[in-house]
Amino acid sequence: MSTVTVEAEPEAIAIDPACTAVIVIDMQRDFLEPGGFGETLGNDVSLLQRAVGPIRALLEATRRRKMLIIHTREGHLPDLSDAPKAKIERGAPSIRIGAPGPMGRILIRGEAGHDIVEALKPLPGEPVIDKPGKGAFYATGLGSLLQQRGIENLIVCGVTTEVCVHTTVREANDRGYKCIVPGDCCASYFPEFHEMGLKMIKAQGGIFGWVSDSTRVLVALGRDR
Ligand code: C5J
Repeated sequence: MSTVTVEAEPEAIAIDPACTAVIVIDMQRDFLEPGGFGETLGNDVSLLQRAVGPIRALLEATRRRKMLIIHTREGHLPDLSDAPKAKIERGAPSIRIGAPGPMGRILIRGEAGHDIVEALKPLPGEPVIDKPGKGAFYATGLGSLLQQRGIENLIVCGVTTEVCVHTTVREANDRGYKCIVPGDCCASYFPEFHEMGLKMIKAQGGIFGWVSDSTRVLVALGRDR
């Protein structure tokens, strides 16, 4: 075992990269590009772009280290059988989930909007988890995949900080995983929710996990201790 120490708040954390997976949450066109689910809800989708560069750097470093990298996508089956009525009918979006939009049907698997953005495309062999909910463990094979691979720690990033990243971190924490969240690799349509979401993770001695950033994770992965 070769552990590295990642500087983080509330304190540094030692991890074995071989037992650590990166989970990139929902870096999809539906959330990041005009005409997708995020914009139908009235959001300024350009606010999420800031996470792309830092995630790319994180992926390059963790691919070099041959770490397990998992991508997730939020979306529903074309017949909407996995989409709760309460989710479809909620709010007053300009186009509802399942209805046609500029990038195909909104938040539907297989449509152009469901794709991961070009800059962060998964490489062959990197698992992609399709999830109907906000959390990556709910109704997916993520738990068994992590167990099979002997994973103990997760580096969780993506969008949005306070919704799918937070829900996944909470689910993972309850399942016994130590979660590191590099803050600059996450983004929200609401900068204040992003800030508060990160504070909530690291408060109370790290109630849900550890908060770091891409620079500190990369520094740690560049050296063994
Ligand atoms: C949302 C997500 N915000 N990926 N999904 O609905 O955070």
